[in-house]
Amino acid sequence: MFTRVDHVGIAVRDLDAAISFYEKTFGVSFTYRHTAQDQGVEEAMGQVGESWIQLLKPLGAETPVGKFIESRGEGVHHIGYGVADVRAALEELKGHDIRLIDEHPRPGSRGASIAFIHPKSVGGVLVELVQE
Ligand code: CMX
Ligand code: CO
Repeated sequence: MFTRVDHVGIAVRDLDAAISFYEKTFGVSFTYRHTAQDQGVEEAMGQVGESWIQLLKPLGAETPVGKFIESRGEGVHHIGYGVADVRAALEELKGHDIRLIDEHPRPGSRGASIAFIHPKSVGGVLVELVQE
């Protein structure tokens, strides 16, 4: 089902500071920046080879990333895996007794189609399916 690691999502409090840290320290360029009101985040994407780092700043304390930082602090928030077809992947997962957050695909970064799987079904790891 998974074709590659598309991106690693990292929760940060200060997006500008995080972008400049990754640029100066690791030479990662952030070429895409976007506010996704429906996800409650401002995000920046930096390409690393064929994959991306997604820095996520919550738009408020009651958003998913805001609650995550409140309870766990900054750090790795989710892994985005590439799939050929999100709709087909969701159908397949329904047969595996997996708890889906999104029953249907929704729009994600860079025009992708995405869906989240609940961390309680994946050993504590929030998983995002990504179809470019
Ligand atoms: N990774 C692992 N576990 C997580 C988690 C994460 N990112 N976020 C929450 N949890 C755990 C919590 O620790 C908590 O565990 P316990 O019950 O053992 O304490 C449990 O899940 C419930 O956490 P909560 O704080 O009560 O949060 P909610 O149930 O309100 O929401 C979740 C959790 C995963 C359903 C919600 O964050 C969600 O829908 N996430 C998907 C959407 C998202 O994160 N969007 C932002 C990214 C945007 C993008 O990449 O484009
Ligand atoms: Co993501």
